[in-house]
Amino acid sequence: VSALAADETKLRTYRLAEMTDSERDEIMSRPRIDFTSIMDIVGPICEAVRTRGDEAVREFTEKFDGSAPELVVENLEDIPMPELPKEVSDAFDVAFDNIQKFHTAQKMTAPLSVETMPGVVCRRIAKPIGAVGLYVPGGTAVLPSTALMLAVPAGIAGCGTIVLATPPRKDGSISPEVLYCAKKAGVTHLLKAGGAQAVAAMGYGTASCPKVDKIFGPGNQFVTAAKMLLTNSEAMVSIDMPAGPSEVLVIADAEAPASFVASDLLSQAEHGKDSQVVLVAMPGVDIDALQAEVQRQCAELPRAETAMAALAHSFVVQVETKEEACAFSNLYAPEHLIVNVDDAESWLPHFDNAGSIFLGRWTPESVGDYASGTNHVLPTYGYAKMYSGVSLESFQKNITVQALTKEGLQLLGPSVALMADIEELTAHQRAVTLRLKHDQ
Ligand code: HSO
Ligand code: ZN
Repeated sequence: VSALAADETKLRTYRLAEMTDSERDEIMSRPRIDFTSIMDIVGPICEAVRTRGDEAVREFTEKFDGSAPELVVENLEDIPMPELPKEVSDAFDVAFDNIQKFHTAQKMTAPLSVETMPGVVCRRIAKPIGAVGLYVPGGTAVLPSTALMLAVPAGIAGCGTIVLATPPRKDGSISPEVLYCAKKAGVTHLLKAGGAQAVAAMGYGTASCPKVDKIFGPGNQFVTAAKMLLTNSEAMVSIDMPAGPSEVLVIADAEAPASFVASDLLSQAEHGKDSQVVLVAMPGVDIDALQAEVQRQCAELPRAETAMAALAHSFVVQVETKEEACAFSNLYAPEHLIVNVDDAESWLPHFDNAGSIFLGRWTPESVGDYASGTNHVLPTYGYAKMYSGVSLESFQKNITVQALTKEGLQLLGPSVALMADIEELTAHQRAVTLRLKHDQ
């Protein structure tokens, strides 16, 4: 794209103090996604894969991706480590190491153990989810970084079967960077398919694809719909979190360089036409200068078309105080929150809802997207109010354990027996009282 006209990238601007609550809620609401028509497409695809397995996966891959590989699933062991230019593998190695460090540190050092009463010990122990499926998008942008974000914690958790699904490229091959990351992180199976058919293959299992217990990862609307459909079906599979378009909220003060702010907004906008970017501007921010910088930088992007479409439903909101800025951000609950202000650390305690926070002027979202060590699979669409991003824990479940001594049961038993009596569950009561009477 050569030069862009100002109105092609211009962000709508509001003043928070002049808005009613309902006007504010209106600008904050994400675009509604209507899944009914998508489900009409995805439902039959999932059903075909459930009943016809690999053959159906191959047919859909041919139809949607152009060509279908002979083997739908390959063991990662059988694939040689791809040769990447040294600076490329070095960069992925840096990311791998940092992600590995941060996610390894999430292991609870000592398993939880509490003696709630004398002789009554309760424990909680984490175990890996046996089989997991990781979806790595292909399509308009191949994202090897997502392979790292999912496969590294799966490997640390110790999941025995790790299936990575990604659509083959036009020539049927798989991105060598994705393969490099998958092999390094210990992925066991490569499913060369994308879309709903890949999700269904992992959720139901096929002759060549192991059935998984939980499916992770971002994807287009078909992938999202298939994850929703399967998790509510008899497939016995769970998913990482609900998904929506990617988003960033940047809080900038008067000293924040316009070039930094514009590049951060655009880095989210270039992800997809449905991305949303929000700037919360503190007093003194030169909005006109910022708009000019967005316009200038956007024109230089190979993905300018995509970014422009995202900018069209994005906005700036001008606030008067730090409290207003934080309150707005908490209501919006952004997937990514960039805090480009003086003394950013002092703002941190005020944020209650965000997927991941990028604190200070030297912390662009890009670092977390690739290599700081945090995970980039994060709750979007306002779900940061109640969901966390992917972490080590996402690949584990916890088993609780209780063990009582005879003395422990003597102490606790009477309360339990009485409560069982109130609930009129006599067998429950007896399981306690007959032990208390037992002489051994
Ligand atoms: N910002 C994206 C992650 C990503 N960025 C991958 C670049 N590559 C969603 O959090
Ligand atoms: Zn990104």
